[in-house]
Amino acid sequence: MIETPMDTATAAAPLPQSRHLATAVPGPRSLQLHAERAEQVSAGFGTVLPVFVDRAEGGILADVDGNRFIDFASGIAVTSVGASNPRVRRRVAAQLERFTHTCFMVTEYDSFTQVCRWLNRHTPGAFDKRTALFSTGAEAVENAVKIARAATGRANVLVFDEAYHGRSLLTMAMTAKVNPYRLNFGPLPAEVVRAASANPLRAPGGGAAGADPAAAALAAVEATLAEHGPESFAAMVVEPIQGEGGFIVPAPGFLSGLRTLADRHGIVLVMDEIQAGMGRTGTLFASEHEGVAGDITLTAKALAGGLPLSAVTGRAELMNAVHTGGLGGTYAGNPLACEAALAVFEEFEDGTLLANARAIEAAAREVLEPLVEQTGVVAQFRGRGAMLALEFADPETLQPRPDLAQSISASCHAQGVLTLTCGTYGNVIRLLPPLVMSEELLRDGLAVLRSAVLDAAQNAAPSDAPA
Ligand code: PLZ
Repeated sequence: MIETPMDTATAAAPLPQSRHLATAVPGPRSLQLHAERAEQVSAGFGTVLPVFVDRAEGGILADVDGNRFIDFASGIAVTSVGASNPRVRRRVAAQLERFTHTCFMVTEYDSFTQVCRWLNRHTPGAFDKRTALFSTGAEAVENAVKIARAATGRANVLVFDEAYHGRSLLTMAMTAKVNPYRLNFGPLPAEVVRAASANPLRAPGGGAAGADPAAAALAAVEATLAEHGPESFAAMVVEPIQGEGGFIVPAPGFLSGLRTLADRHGIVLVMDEIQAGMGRTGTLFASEHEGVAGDITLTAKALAGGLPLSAVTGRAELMNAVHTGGLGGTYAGNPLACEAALAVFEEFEDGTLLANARAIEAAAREVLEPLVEQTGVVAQFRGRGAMLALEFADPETLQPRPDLAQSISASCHAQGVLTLTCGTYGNVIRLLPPLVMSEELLRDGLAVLRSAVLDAAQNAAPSDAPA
């Protein structure tokens, strides 16, 4: 009998949920595949850890050399329900049997509507909403700007220091960090204006005890709006917790202050929940922690358990201000991705995953927060739920230590723990475990990270710091 892919998928034994090193990292097979890749793939793509994945499940990535890594990345906050979640697989497999694609602009299918219905109901804001589906996060951001422009008749877009919104031409301009995202790729649109953000550690007014970084940043935002004329702004786009910029939780009061400014000046507030949303922080949406609702909320990444899907959800009057035919895309709201999203929504129904996110925070805080006092190289442990980070810097001068973030991350990789870095200075190690990771696996990974930090701190005289 010829084995169909379905048969192999269902017959596969569960992947053991434990860390295991069969070879050095990367192993010989990965090294060989990586060499072949270099002959075929554009050099424009970087790689965090050059191992080739064979299977992934729960909290584990298994590579082609038989190594099993604890997954503290979730494919950058995507596989929150696990990389081969049974509900996602069942729904997608059933859809695969029916049809793969029609293009929603040509003929319709109901799963698209059902995904929109769930988002309209569950995104923050008690107002009548509509949703538009796309494929990538950058597309969602771009379409939010198009919608805000159509609704307001204005052009400018306000974004913030340390923001990340994507790699397409407009969203690259909205992203703060030049290298690697914007370098050599200009010119950039002049309608993107950047304002101060409220980084509790580093913004003006931050760090020092008793200062109010939210008030300082909001005053700077008002000055920026005044400079350009507040009536020139269609939208302000903000991440409720900044992701690529360093897992920065804005100082309390900053998001609600932006809400007030947006209302005062008739500017559409766009909440970019692409990385922080869909349960990652212990609530369905990160903006809920501050009790602030955007006029438009953006989701992607964890929305569809690994299939490409993104969404723009917002006030009905904004979403319907666009002329018919003005929004779309060949793959927008692909039926396989919509079924995957419906499976993800089912996974969130009983509240277990949100509770898991909060339990992940509690365990990580217990293991990692003492490092701030103990080591003298960790300036801050921060984040919410399962979106957590350590910033490496001199606690007094805040001189960033990207060298430590890199070497500690490399040590974790060599020991079978996949960590990612981020931050404007590249000096932050971030944790994004799948919300289904067992406590045992989580604690094993945290212990590896903790001892790597302690080792690095012992060997790191402050004089090693880059001048
Ligand atoms: N908005 C807040 O975090 C994507 C980028 C990885 P796309 N973040 C991961 C990389 O280096 O390309 C992101 C985000 C926020 C928008 C995006 C863009 O989402 O699906 O990558 O387009």
